[in-house]
Order: sequence, then C-alpha cells, then structure tokens
Amino acid sequence: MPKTPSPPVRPERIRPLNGCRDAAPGPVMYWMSRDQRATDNWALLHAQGEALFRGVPLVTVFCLAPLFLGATLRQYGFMLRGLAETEQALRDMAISFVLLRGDPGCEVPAFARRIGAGLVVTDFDPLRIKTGWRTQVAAALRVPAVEVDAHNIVPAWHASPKQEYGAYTLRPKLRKLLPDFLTPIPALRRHPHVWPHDPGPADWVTVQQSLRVDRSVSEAPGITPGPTAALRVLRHFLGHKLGGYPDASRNPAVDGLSNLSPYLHFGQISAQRVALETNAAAAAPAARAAFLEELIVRRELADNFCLYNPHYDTSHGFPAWARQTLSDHAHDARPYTYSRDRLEAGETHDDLWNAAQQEMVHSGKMHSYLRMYWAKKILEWTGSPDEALQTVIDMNDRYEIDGRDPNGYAGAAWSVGGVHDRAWGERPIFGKIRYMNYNGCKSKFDISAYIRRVREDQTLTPAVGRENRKGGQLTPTKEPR
Ligand code: FAD
Ligand code: FO1
Repeated sequence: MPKTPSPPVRPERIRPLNGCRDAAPGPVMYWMSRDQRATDNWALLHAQGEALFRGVPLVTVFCLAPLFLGATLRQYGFMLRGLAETEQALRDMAISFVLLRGDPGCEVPAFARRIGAGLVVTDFDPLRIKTGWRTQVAAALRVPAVEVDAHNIVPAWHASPKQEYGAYTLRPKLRKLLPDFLTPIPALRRHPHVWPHDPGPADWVTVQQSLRVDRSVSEAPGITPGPTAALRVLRHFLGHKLGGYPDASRNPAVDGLSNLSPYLHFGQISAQRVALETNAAAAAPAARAAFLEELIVRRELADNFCLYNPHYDTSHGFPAWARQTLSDHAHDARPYTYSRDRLEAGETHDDLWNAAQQEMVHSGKMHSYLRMYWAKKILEWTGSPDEALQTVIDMNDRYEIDGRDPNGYAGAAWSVGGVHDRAWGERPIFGKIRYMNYNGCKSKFDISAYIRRVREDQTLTPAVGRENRKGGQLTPTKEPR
C-alpha cells in the first residue's frame, strides 16, 4: 500500500473548508457537484489519493437539488444523463456512487456522518449558491473538509487574489502559471478498498420522472449528453473545425464553434483535457491560440469575476464608469421597447434577433457572436439596464443548456454593463457601453444564411417534448413558472 498519497494534486489547487485538521478514520467521501466526470477530475484524484494513503474506501455522492436557479427539464435532463454515465464509470473502478436528493447543505453532512466519513472533498464553484452549500456543509462536519478547483486549469484563487479588470490583466498571470498547471492528468486507479454498504446503481429513469422540475422547456434536440459524447465532440472539433478558428467561429451562418460549453458547464469534460488535446492537434498556431484564448483566458476570467465580485449578477457588479454612463442615459427615449413575452416569443422588428432567440429556445445553444448582439439589443429595447440584465440572465438560464454558469453572468455583465470592457464613444441609451447593431452584423456575416440555418435546424431536429409552433415561429410553451 502506498505510504504517500498517489499522484499528488498540487497543493495550490486545494483549500480547506473548515478548521478540522485531525485525520479521522472512515471512508473518504467525494461530494461531486460542478465536475461531474470520473476522468481528468482533480477533486476525485485528490479524494482517491487520500483514500489510498489511509487504506479506506472512496465514496462519491451527488446531491440532486430541486429547482436549481430556475433550471428546467432541458438542463436537468442533460445533467442526469451525464451523471448516469459517470456513475457507471466510477463503479467500473470500484468506487461507490450514491445519489442524494434535497438541500445539499443538509443532506451532504448528514450522509457523511451516517457513513462515518473521515474526510470530505468537494469541487470548486464560485457561484453564491454553491459557496453557501459548501459553507453549510463544512460547518456541520466534525471531520476535515476541503475544496479542489477541478474546473480551472490554473486554480482561480491562485491565478489572482482579486477581481481582474479584463482579459488583458489576467492573461499574463495565466501565461506565467500555465507551464506548472497545464500538465498531463493522472489516470484514476481501480480502488482496492470496496465500500461494503454500497446501495447499488441509482434508478435514473425514476429519478428523472419523479423530479420536481419546470418541464415547460423541453430537452434540447441534436446534442448527446455525457462524457463520452463530450470527447467525441472535442475530437470532431479538433479534427475538422479548429483550423477555421477564429474566423469561422465568428460567423453564425456556419457551424464553426466547438459546441463544448454544455459539457464544460456540467463538468462532463475537463477544460484541461480540451487544452492538452488542442495543443497536440495539427492546426495553425493562430487558430490554436485563438481557441485557447477563449477556453482558458475568457473562461477563467469569468470564474475570477464570480469569485471576487459578490454582485456578479446585478448592476452593482458593473464598473463605476459603466454605472455612471448608464445612469446618465437612463431617461433617453427608447424607440423600441418590448415586453418579456414579446422578447421570449422572438417577436420583435429585428429578424436577426428573432432568429437568435429561436435558436436558443429550440436548440438550447445560441451562437457566441449573437449572444453579444442579443443581449445588447435587450439593453436597447427594455426600460432600464437593471431590467435588461435580469431579462438576459433569466432567458439565458431558462433556455441555454450551458446557463447558470460564471461564463453567463460575465457575458451578461460584459454586454449590458461593460464588465471586462472599456468605455466607447457615447451614444443614446448605451452611453459609453460598447454598441452593436444590425449593419455591423451584416458587414461580418450573411444574416439571411444564418436565419435560414436556424429555420432548417428547427425542422431537421424537431424539438423533444412540447413546443407551440405558430406559422413557423417557435413560441415557448406558456406554463405557470
Ligand atoms: P467556443 O467558441 O467553441 O469556445 C470554447 C469554450 O471557451 C466555451 O465552451 C467556453 O467555455 C469558453 N468561452 C468561449 N467564449 C467565451 C466567453 N465569451 N466567455 C467565457 N468563456 C468563453 N457561456 C456559457 O458557458 N454559459 C452561458 O450561459 C453563457 N452565456 C452568455 C451570455 C452572453 C450574453 C454572452 C455574451 C456570452 C455567454 N457565454 C456563455 C459565453 C460564450 O458565448 C459561450 O461560452 C460560447 O458561446 C459557448 O459555445 P462553444 O463552447 O461552442 O464556444
Ligand atoms: N449542482 C449540484 O450539485 N446539484 C444539482 O442538483 C445541480 C443541478 C443543476 C441544474 C442545472 C444546472 O445548470 C446546474 C446544476 N448544478 C447542480 C450545478 C452545476 O453542476 C454547476 O456547478 C454550476 O451550475 C456551474 O457553476
């Protein structure tokens, strides 16, 4: 039996969650939450290293929380299908998996006590709700509890001790640290100590059927959930699309994106794995650098924003210059204003915006370029920046599979409130917030080709479940929310 922990997880990746330091007997428990995968998972690798060192079983738990930030069947369905695959992958390595249900702040410590866990490991997530869960769990435990950043290549708290102004200030810090952290990831080992109380596999069909969830947004067609599909999507991107980056990725009329965000959001694939395989892929250096800029700098900048700015989802989180300029223009005339219902139904005067809305409602993933345009138009067409921000976040999190993510809160704050951006030439309503308009899009890509693509996609991949169609216009089913 190894006398030292197995492949060490760098200490910078681990943070204590409570003051308990004495090693206690009993199994090691990994409370999986953000990083829902068996491979390339630093939190799981740390938990296994500790369990091997102690000569005890390793038990993974996932606590299924109801109504997570307004998530609908679209997101829970994607997540549960991925979790079922991950459970099997863990069982194949003689690692137990237990599905808990309810409020993690209560259920997780109760379960840890019930099994006499000697150590609790969990993964890192900067969202307020998750920090609340971890604080509650750690306070209720009488054994050591730690969090491991298994999501970022450079642990968020190690990359920077404060909120960064933008990509330009975080990038050099990441560049300096990447050689230490963008390293090969050890494989999970078959665990030699079996937990004798394993309850057996979860009944995922019953779990999904009995889930108390908003079922008015159907599961997204055309995307297969789970770690196996995630790797397939990655390798297809690297083999067929990376070369076209970034030009093709900025053209919504073509399929030029990696389409990895739903998998990254649910932790069904590791960003570090994506970066390692991108570095090994044959592609022009400029294409590779452009993709890694998004995958590493932009994504880890979003975690930095949510980690250090407690107001990441309100206008209080905007920089002072942005709050000032938006307030100076708060009473500007709004030539167009639309209610939430009209926006949600994609019924505005702007056919490009309507198509982007329909793409999101139908497919669960709006093209990156249009997410910026889409959000900025909502700033232009609603009564105030606060209403705009709330509308962007609500619709983004209701329909995007990758919603409820630091990337989304940072993306919304960038579009509406100039976070991670600079001041631009002053204009009505926007003030000095960066402006985007229809003609700007027209000069960058073929709008009618994009609109056609969205329409074709809707016929090619009929939505799963209920959606009303009105003369080719997709309107989300209206059910009590
Ligand atoms: P690719 O271009 O292939 O990028 C690969 C990965 O790089 C992405 O999966 C993502 O992890 C990262 N990335 C790319 N662009 C960004 C960015 N601008 N900011 C942070 N990371 C980025 N992303 C989400 O994951 N969830 C959201 O809810 C979300 N909402 C957004 C809302 C608005 C208003 C805006 C402007 C952006 C939002 N984004 C969100 C960021 C970005 O649009 C998506 O990450 C991207 O469209 C995902 O598609 P992809 O993986 O095919 O992109
Ligand atoms: N994390 C959990 O630990 N338990 C859940 O039940 C859960 C549900 C959920 C639903 C939709 C969604 O988008 C995310 C969800 N998450 C859940 C969190 C997710 O794993 C990510 O940690 C964060 O959303 C991203 O930071």
